[in-house]
Amino acid sequence: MTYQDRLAWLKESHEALIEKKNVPLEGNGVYERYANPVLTADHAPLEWRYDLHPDTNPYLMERFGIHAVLNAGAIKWQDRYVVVARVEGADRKSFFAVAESPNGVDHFRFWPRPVTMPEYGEPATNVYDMRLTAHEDGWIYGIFCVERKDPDRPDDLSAAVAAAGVARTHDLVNWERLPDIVSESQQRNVVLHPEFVDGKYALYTRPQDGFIEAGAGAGIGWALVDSMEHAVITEEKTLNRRFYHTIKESKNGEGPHPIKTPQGWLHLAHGVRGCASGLRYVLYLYMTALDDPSRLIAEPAGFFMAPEGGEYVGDVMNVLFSNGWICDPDGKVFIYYASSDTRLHVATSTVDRLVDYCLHTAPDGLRTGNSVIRLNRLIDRNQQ
Ligand code: BGC
Ligand code: BMA
Repeated sequence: MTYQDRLAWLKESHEALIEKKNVPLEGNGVYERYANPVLTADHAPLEWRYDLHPDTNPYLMERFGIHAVLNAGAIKWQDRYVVVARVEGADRKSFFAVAESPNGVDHFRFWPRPVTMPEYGEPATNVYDMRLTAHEDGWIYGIFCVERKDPDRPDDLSAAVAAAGVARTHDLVNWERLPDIVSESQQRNVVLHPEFVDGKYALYTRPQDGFIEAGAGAGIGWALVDSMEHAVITEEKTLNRRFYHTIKESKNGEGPHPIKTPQGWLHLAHGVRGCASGLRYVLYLYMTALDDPSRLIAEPAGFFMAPEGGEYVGDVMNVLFSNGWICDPDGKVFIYYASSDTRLHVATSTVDRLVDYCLHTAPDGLRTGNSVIRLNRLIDRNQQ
């Protein structure tokens, strides 16, 4: 192909991908998956990937490889469905980029430039998994993982330290970086609750012993801090525990901030277990009390969503991860989840259905015998 033919082909296929209509697929009644992912590496603008000058790029080759678009924070903003995605280059560095859609399920288009996130302290080696919170204080906060090489183990090239970075914005373009959250333990999945609690900012935390291992960290934690300008976690209470032989035996972490419903706060989280093929990441739901978001009131057994079909395959296999959802005023919920650290999908449901799922699915009995009792009860009922 000539340069001009190739350029025309690139533009046409890119536009066709973005314009492609998405359709829901009938499923288990709790949510609907969609036929196509909403964002992939191929959705990245051509201006990001190619030098579009024939004199300096006569073969019209990619000059900046984009490898994956995954784990996105999400927010309804000026009537548009907006995500702040983790975009990962071929060089394994990820950065944030905003994309928007008019309807939440297709036509997602990246804004012209990625987010330029100001540094705080030692410049980050990597940043990822932003949780967005439009807080009642008037700011939109982004809390994300900041990864740096572990200075105490210079000889171990994979030794890293994870901290929670904080930034705030009014327009998703200009970000004011605040100090990383101070905590005794390493923190990766920190999420800001949208409302003040006892006059303080409330954080969902995930204390962990090391960079990978949750270790003695019992699960998703809860901490109140006086200010986000200098957030210091002093006391953490465990809000959602991990248990032996469950989908969250090894690790768990809060997804996006919970949705407020008349029956309680509705939470989306990820659970991790180890198996012969490595770590398996699935999504689960739970609810906490309206008058105390740190008090668990319901948790259905097992996973809400796990990888299916092509979702299993990607950069890091067997992973579903979500750090963004949007709840419309009419109760429709758009769940943005990534599969295998490679692409972003949407699933839709409603607040009523998700609450019904939480309140009417039995909790984990933690033993096979209890699962059989529960199953027989359902069969008995269906035979009446
Ligand atoms: C990766 C993350 C991953 C973490 C723990 C990081 O280096 O970028 O995607 O969650 O390690 O495995
Ligand atoms: C991490 C997360 C995600 C990622 C997952 C699977 O712990 O923070 O970034 O999707 O592992 O690799």
